[in-house]
Amino acid sequence: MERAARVLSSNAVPVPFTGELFRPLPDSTALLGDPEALRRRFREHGVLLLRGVLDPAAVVALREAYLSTVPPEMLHAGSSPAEGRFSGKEPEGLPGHGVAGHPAHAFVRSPRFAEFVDQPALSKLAETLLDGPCVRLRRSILRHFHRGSPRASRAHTDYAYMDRGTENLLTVWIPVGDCPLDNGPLVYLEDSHTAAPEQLDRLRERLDRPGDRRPLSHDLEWTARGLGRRWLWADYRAGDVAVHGPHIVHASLDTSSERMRVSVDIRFARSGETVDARWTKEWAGDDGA
Ligand SMILES: O=C(O)CCC(=O)C(=O)O
Repeated sequence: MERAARVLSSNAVPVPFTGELFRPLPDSTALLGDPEALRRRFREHGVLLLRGVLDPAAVVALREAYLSTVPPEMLHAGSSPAEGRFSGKEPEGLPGHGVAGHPAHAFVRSPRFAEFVDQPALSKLAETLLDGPCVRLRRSILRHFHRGSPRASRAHTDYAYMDRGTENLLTVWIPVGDCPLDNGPLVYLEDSHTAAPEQLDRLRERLDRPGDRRPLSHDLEWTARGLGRRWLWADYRAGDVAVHGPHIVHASLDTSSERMRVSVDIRFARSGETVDARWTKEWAGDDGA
């Protein structure tokens, strides 16, 4: 008897975890010692999975530091902030994620966060991939999803959100703690950085935010079939990063596990290039950028 495929979801829309729709994101860690080969892979694939780039203990310490600032009733009884299991309770009166008054708003403005995002391992990686001196854009985002979260990140390209400046930039996506499939990791649509704008535009026919021209679709099966490409997935571990260019389509899966999903995304641009001004100040959940 055939076994039914596992079904994942994004934005509460089911997406079967089949070989037709998903394939593993290639691991590029072995190329870290060969900058030319790493740059070539980045150009060709538009995304790199790099394992163990950061100290796992430092990543878990950041998770602990952030989750120690959220209302304690969000944590399951007996769960430590580092573990970060969700209790199922949404604290009453908490401002929206990242809005002033929400712990993530204060956290991204703290010296603790600055120390993490400014660690040399990250700027060195950006300088290797962009092949020269780089600046970190100040708008670095801390995301926090749990299995009660009403939405995940819709399919989009970063450039749709930062198209008033250079394209000579990259994003480092950092899961803050292990992030296996049921924790809601980022997934990338293979080779979608080469898709024509008209092909991407057609995906917007199925979008739950019709007034917003930046996202592509909230439906990952529709997106994969529309472009005839598969979603690249990975079971991320603390210390791993994914680096992506501004034109690859990506999205996140829903968090179905008890552990909350915390991540940070950081952007770097080549020094001296014009950067979209919306990305030059600290992130806030309601900054509209
Ligand atoms: O973490 C997420 O769900 C979204 C992150 C993202 O889109 C990015 O890093 O560009």
